[in-house]
Amino acid sequence: MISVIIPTFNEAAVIQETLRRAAAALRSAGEEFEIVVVDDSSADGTAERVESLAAEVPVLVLRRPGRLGLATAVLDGGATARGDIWAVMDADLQHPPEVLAPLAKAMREGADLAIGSRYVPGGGTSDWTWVRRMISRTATHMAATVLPLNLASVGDPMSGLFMIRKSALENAHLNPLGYKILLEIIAKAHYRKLVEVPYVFQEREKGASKLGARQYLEYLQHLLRLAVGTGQLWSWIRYGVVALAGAAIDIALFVLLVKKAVWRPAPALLLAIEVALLNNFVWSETFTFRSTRIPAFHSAVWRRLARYEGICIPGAALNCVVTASWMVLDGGVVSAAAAGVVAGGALNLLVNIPAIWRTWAGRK
Ligand SMILES: Nc1nc2c(ncn2[C@@H]2O[C@H](COP(=O)(O)OP(=O)(O)O)[C@@H](O)[C@H]2O)c(=O)[nH]1
Ligand SMILES: [Mg+2]
Repeated sequence: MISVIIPTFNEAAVIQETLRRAAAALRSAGEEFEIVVVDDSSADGTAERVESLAAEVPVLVLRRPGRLGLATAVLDGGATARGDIWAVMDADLQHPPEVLAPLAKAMREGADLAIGSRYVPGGGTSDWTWVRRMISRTATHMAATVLPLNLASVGDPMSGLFMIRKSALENAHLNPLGYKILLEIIAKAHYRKLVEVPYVFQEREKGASKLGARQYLEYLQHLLRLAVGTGQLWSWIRYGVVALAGAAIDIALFVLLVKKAVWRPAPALLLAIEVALLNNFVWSETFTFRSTRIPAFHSAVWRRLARYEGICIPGAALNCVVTASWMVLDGGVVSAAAAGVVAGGALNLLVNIPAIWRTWAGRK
């Protein structure tokens, strides 16, 4: 049975339509289901509206005292739920309830975790302005940068619409903070098959968003807590140490070749960058990602190397441009090399981490 868990905080304007449409979607998909609304003492009568629909839809309300947060609402709802599958969705119709049907289908076809995804082909965000798109993408990328071992190959880890097999949550010790329960589940649950089902996130037509400054702050805290809790902080520290060593090698070799061996700067820089990349690659293979390598890559080292070098081309190119410009403008060989390394490193750090880590580590 599917237990649909819907957290609410002042959603009286929409909750009945949400419940009707969710029930209709699951009925026509032939699924057995119940709905658990977890209401945090809404002052607008949300809970009463839910209860007045109980004759029409199999639904019950769990009332919590005061606003205790979305993620914990899902866990409390789950503790009450009787189904072997939890479905989680928002009350405000931004998640079209009809998507429950394809999510349920994915679960029937063997998924342990099915995510309603805005960022796979067929998914989207309706009429968002580019600013909103940017904020959402940046938050998603940030999560994948902090937690690449879990999130680098998930399109929409920030989704609030998903289904998870309850058995996958045994011994997962979920301890979420704030809004993003799915981050916690992806990082900690024991699932084998993850499927993303595309959907288009709708505009909110009634009620108001409950997302505020506090929730953004909690998000950052939650990311850090997960980085520590999943041990990825240690991978990150190993990765950082290796990257710093590579940077030192790049600068030292370039300066040595130009000053002592009197090479021309262009070939000296290319060689220095390549040696640094090889250094980073070897340490990544033998040290940083030794225990996390995905089996598919085990056989062919040269494939990983080719992939890694390919991903590093933009950073290397930026390094070259900055080093060359600096030498023309300023003339200092050491400072030019350092500026190039910093620029290339910053590009990798801000944009490329999930792609680089995917060379060694996919989904757990
Ligand atoms: N129980 C509970 N539900 C919440 C809380 N905060 C938000 N919600 C619900 O979580 C869902 C998503 O919230 P919403 O404000 O639409 O977030 P947004 O879509 O990111 O703007 C809605 O159904 C809200 O009513 C909370 O603290 N407790
Ligand atoms: Mg919403």
